[in-house]
Amino acid sequence: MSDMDGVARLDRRRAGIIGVLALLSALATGHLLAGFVGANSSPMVAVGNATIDLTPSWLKEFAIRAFGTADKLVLLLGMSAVLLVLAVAAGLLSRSRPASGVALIAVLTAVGVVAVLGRSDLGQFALLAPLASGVVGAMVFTSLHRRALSDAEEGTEPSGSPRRRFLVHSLSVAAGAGAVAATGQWLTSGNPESARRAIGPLAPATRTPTALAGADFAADGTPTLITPNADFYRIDTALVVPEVDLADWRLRVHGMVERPLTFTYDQLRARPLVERTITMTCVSNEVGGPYISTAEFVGVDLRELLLDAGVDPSAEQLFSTSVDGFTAGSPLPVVLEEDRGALLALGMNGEPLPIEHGFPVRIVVPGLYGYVSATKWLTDIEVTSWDARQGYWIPRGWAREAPIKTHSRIDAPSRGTEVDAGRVVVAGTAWAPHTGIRRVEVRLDDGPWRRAELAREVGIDTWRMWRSAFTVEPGEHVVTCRATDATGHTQTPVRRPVAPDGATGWHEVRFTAS
Ligand SMILES: Nc1nc2c(c(=O)[nH]1)N[C@H]1C(S)=C(S)[C@@H](COP(=O)(O)O)O[C@H]1N2
Ligand SMILES: [Mo]
Repeated sequence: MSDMDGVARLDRRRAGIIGVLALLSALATGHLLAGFVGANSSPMVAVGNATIDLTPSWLKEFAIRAFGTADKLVLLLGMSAVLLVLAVAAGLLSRSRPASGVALIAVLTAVGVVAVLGRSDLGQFALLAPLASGVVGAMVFTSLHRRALSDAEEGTEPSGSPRRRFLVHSLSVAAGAGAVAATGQWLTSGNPESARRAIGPLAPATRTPTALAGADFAADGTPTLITPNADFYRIDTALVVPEVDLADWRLRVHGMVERPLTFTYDQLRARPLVERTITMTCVSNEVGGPYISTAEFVGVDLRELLLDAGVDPSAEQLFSTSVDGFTAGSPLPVVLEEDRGALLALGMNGEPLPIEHGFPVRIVVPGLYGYVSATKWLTDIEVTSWDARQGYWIPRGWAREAPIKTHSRIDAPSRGTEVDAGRVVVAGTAWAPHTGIRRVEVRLDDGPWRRAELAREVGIDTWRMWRSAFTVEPGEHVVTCRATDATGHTQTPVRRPVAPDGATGWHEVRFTAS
């Protein structure tokens, strides 16, 4: 096809398709290289992770609220849409000459390079992934462009129509990209799961078997006391779960200590293991929200390990770092409390830590929100001052110290459901980790507060289930609950948002009886 001044031009459709094929080839190449130099250097992953780190807190909160644990999928879909538009644009801008498209590829490559440079867990070799993406993207783009353009100039020719040739080319490039990407996927996944399975039982030396009988009212709609691993909430900044090679993994304990220590997995595992049932929750949990779970963790007593290292009495912060660069700072006096039970967890509910929950080792500190304590994929502990270091979320506007707030939640009836009028059991959970729940009260409509029946207390570090039966007339109703902890503090009705240190307010549920 030629325009009036005789310059050959591609038709729009082909130009767009060429842009998309170049994009697919580029991403596939980067993904393949990432199989050798680190999964997080794959262009989509690197840029996605950088986007997560740069996302303002309000937007991140919105994403967690709107999409829950699917927020990462939504991010990847959004990025794919943007890239697709850019790829088509690159094609359309280059209908006669490939230069503008190549320039756009160069810009995208630079974005990938910057994203990889920003990661602490990737070495310089990781730059190969975005660079190779860019080179292959540009090569595929120019070569498809040249062929399509010469077809367009020739018009018709004996050996098959140009349209057909373009189709065959496009399909083979797409198939090649698919194969390359699949190889990269195969290389980047799978190894830690087999290492994890080979670990065998992590048997605690001291075991206080948690008698679970009577500890929940699951039949009335409360959660079970122990959350199965598959249902345990998950919150982290990792687009791709870090896959730790046990043979290379080390835990360093250093900073303001007399004796810096380094542990291999086997050395850590050889220390006396303890088992503790602990409820964890996220500061981003809204009133009534789902980001709370409980597990039986097995691991090494963190206080004893720190005493072995000899902590400088003037130190203030336990600053922990994940293999993926995430950091958290916990108040050292809390971690060192004799009865706190801070743990380097190796196991969860009878198996080694699941990969999403921090394999091989994470921190768990009863009573502190996860972002200031519960570093997953742990590799470094630095004993330091508050001034020297700031955990990941602190410069993003969250509080430096964040004990878990006393809360309660109604699980049954669930919001908007219809129940039979008459006897209705309202049931839920309440928590004041490391303090304990003294009382839960429930109110139907504008009626008086009524004390709920509490399930058996397993320990002060776990949530407490409750229930209360009401006689309910047909119509619309609202139930409200509030908890009082062992210090005598009752939840405030004042509604405050999750930032900077956790939401407050009473949970209300509306339902209809008929
Ligand atoms: N490496 C790493 N550890 C992390 C996080 C993270 O983003 N990266 N998030 C923290 C937060 S905010 C919470 S609430 C808990 C959640 O732990 P879970 O996903 O096992 O429930 O992990 C903490 N540890
Ligand atoms: Mo969190």
